[in-house]
Amino acid sequence: MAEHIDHLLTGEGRTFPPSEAFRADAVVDERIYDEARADRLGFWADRARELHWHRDFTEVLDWQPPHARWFGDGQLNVAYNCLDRHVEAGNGDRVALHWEGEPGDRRTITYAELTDEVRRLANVLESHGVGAGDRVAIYLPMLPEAVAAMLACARIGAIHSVVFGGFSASNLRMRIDDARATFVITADGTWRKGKVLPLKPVVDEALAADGHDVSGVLVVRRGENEIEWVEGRDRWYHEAMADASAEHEAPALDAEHPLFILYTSGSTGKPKGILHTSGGYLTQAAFTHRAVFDLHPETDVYWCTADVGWITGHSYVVYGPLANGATQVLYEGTMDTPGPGRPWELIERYGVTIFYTAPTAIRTFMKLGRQHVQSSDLSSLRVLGTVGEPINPEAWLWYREVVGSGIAPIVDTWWQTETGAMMIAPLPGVTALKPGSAQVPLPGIAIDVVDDAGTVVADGEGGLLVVTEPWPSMLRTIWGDDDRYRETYWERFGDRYFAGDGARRDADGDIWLLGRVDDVMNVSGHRLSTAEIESSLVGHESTAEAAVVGASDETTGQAVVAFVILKSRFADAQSLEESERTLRAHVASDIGPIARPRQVFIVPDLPKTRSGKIMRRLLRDLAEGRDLGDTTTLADQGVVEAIRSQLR
Ligand code: 6R9
Repeated sequence: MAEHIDHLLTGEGRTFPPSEAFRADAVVDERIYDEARADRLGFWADRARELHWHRDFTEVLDWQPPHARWFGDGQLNVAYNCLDRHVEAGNGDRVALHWEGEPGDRRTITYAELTDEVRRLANVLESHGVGAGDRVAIYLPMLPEAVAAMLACARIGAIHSVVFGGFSASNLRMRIDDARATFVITADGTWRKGKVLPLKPVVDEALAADGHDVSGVLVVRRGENEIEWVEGRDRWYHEAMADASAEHEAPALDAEHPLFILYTSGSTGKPKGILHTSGGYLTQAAFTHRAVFDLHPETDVYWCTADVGWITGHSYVVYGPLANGATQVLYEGTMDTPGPGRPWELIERYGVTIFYTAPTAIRTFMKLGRQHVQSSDLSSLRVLGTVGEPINPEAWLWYREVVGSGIAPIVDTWWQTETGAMMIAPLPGVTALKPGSAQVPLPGIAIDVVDDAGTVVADGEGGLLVVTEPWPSMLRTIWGDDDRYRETYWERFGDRYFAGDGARRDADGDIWLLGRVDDVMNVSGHRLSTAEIESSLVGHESTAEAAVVGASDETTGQAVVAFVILKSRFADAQSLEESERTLRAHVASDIGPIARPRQVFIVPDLPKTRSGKIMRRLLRDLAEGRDLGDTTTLADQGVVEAIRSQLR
């Protein structure tokens, strides 16, 4: 019994092979691994040719470490592949999006309708002087218009930079400036937790100070909240679209034409603009979406809960599913509005067969209780996926049992903004699943676990995850900072990509992800940088010094915990609670609510090594209430006691 529980908790020792029925109907079988192993580049070339190319390629990979070109002499149009192609194949009447707003309003949009919308929007953008290579910032919630905006950019070769709607004006401005965006697409507001969250005012605030290049702002009407209007700059989306022609021919663009920039947190304070290009990105997004979710586009209804502001929303709401002609659910609001049954009602209403979400959400559903899940009919579900952070085996087993009726396979998918698409994941018709492990590199992907010196470690030992061969959807550089690209990912292990994650392989060779090894936190599956939050805290007038750590949290995986030394005049004038409240709110408005610290501890001093480095491990131990272990490198042993007394 004890052994059984132990296995349940660690997930090791118990596997879930695919059922015979699932295997018989699966879109790929085990031969796909052999195919990729026999000829890796040929395998990817075949996947690429499942797309439509305006001009076929003759070159598969040109690898000049650390720069890769995939299908370099080919030409395609990403939006054509996601839209027109399906209409021309006779699938124009297939539903592309079952959209539902938070208040319960609904829209059904077919492939023909979405194609029409994107053609018009492409004309609108061009009429505003937006062309190939220009950068467009998209600050939109989960509306069909967000999908259309991304695809309209892709269609004309403009590079989109989607900024998550929860980010603050200063964060939006930083992204607009870094990319030198010339155009912004936003909405007046969006429904969130039963209220309208204004968005356009955030754009106005971001653009208030001069020094940017934005000449036009297109505004989708959604919240109907009151907004200000800048004549000559702002234009309503619906008005522009009513005047636009629905004729637009998708131009042939180079395979390496930039598709989008997406900012992500790194280990310094400044977010990195990850650049993805067209042909390789779409190839891997489409292939992995089809193979890992066992997608049957004629019959499946797919729902990925990620916001388009994150990479998961790019690859697995927009590009992968639409390239595959999938029918999907798009939902505007939060999962607990108006009540905790919302996601399950959506699954029942639309007959969702494939559901993709984050471990954090699963743990929240678990805490709310299975009764909310079981009051809806979820028998349509046949594949479940997770992404964003390691999933603990208890949550995995609950997900399968309660959501998946004890039969749906769960695919735990490891990948990053930088990898563009999934890299490690089981194939549901092939792999015997192991709760808690992402298990196997996908066909055509080469992964190792190495020690600090770059030597492959023995199975069972922890190490660092590296990708040993270039892959089609890999980032091409960091926008405007190729040196940082080299330093961050390639300096450490030569021409092997350093992912920043710890990992180990078990005795079967399955890969277990162990979390970040750098100063990046993972809160509810969102990447946050300790340095970025520290610099926000230090930017507040009351702060003298700040240190931030990610402390483990039952629901969100990690939580932001800050230790702050106040300037003495503030320390004397305010209560601790007041200071804590002010600083939490400051971070939320400076970066965005997702960065708001769970706790701010006002402390008299910070533990430092003799060389002056903040000992984060020690702060993490304190935040998690653990024994402190080795503190001998600490410069001042009294500091810890002083902090500890503050925590009580
Ligand atoms: C897609 C996405 C990437 C980081 C990554 C890792 C963590 C993502 C995971 C996982 C364990 C999984 N991560 N998927 N850890 N198991 N299945 O989340 O991209 O926001 O860039 O985050 O998330 O630490 O390095 P991104």
